[in-house]
Amino acid sequence: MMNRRTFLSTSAKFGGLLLLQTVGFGCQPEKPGLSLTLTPLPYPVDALAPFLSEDTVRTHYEKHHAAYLERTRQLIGRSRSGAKTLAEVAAAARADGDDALFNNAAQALNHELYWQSMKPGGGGEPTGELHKRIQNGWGGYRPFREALLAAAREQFGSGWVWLVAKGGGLEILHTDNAETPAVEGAVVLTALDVWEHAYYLDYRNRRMDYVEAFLDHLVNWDFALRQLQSTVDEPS
Ligand code: MN3
Repeated sequence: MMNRRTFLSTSAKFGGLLLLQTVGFGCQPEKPGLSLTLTPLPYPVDALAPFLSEDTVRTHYEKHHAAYLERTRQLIGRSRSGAKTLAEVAAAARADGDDALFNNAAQALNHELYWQSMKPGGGGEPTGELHKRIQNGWGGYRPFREALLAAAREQFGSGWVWLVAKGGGLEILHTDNAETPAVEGAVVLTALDVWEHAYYLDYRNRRMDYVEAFLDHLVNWDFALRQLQSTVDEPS
């Protein structure tokens, strides 16, 4: 580990080049470590067709998702938190009672999770630890799928359906608007956007057709397994 003294003596060897760094040393940017750039989609914009059209994905990503992030960027200046992630920004905004910043930061985070929760050629029954936990929790994939469909059906108005890791098991949740278990520290395995903008161009009012297509053809269980593995790998 390099302290200030060794840093300065190292700098001296490199003369003027590192002078700039020496001047900047100890100065903190306004929001250190916080990146508010739009994460690239993990697949081409037309890769989820025909289950989600290029038009739907492009509009959702380039307009809705990008706007949440841009609004977060605009609002973050008024937050005094040292938040380094979108989850921390949203949690701090909630603690401050800043609903606008919470909503936009949480939605930016939710959409990052949503894009990762799908892949071309996804869907169907998961394997490995996920399969085991589904067996333990629901007795099989069919009742598990029914429980996810029920959560989507129960969600009145805009919101999200979630699969999260809980204890040694799994939990299905649904939340309103921007509300998200990711801000409460839950490990999200799957995020399913059930706002109308997620499906209306392709499915009109048929939300459940979209949800079934998500589960049967799009959901990325590899991502869910990786997320689950991150909870197992954590030292206890
Ligand atoms: Mn959305």
